[in-house]
Amino acid sequence: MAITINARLLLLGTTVALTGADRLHAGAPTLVQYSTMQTFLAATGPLPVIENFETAGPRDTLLPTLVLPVGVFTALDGEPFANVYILGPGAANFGVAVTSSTVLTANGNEDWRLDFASPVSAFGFETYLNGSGPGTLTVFGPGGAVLGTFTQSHNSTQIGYLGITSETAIGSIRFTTVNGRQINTGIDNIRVRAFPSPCVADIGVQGGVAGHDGVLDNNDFIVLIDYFFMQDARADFGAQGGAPGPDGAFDNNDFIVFIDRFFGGCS
Ligand SMILES: [Ca+2]
Ligand SMILES: [Ca+2]
Ligand SMILES: [Ca+2]
Repeated sequence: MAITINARLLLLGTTVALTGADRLHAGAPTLVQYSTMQTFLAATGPLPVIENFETAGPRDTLLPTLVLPVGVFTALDGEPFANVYILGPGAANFGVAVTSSTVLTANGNEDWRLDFASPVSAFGFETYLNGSGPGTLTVFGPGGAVLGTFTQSHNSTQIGYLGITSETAIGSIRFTTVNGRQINTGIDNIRVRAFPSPCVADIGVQGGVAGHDGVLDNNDFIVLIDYFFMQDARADFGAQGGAPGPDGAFDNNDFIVFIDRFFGGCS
């Protein structure tokens, strides 16, 4: 297992923060943490943002729970009662100078659980910290067993990234930050990959329509080409030099990486 983790570190330039228990037990679920969106998406393949909070609601309201397509947020801390809070851009009470997007935060300390609407094999989101200490992420299986605990730490004057991939199903997560009652912390732009994870190149079904059908054939290429000419982020498979991961450019690198994935098959 150590060799696998080291190989991933070298290949992807990512950080791993498995708990001691995960390292000790052979066959324990392998979770990998990514600290940039680029490295996360290089591992997962393209994933759209499924929650950016821009149209989520009710806004500017103390919410004990928040039901969204991604799942249900349950608040575990806050003032005067446990809450989450959808806050629009222009806020100056975060580690960043001023927010430029609607984010999820809380009045009082931020601490919440997200029960995913259906099990996921990967998730990622942007994080806002405040310099008071790291965030703590706990990842649970669908039955509630702890799969791993991770630390999120970055320059609080900048937006960070927290991505996790898992070989086993993830049912929920808890994210707890420090002293958010003084300076807010928050998250934004959630991406998830379903469990079981669909084959990365399996993006098309019969008739050249977007979807997963467990078969790799010309329908997947048709959908790739559609996405490519629409400049849809779901075609942004590759970056400079044919490296996996998005770069915002739509060019031959996307085809190189897609073809690699396609002929790599669905193992
Ligand atoms: Ca947003
Ligand atoms: Ca707060
Ligand atoms: Ca690209």
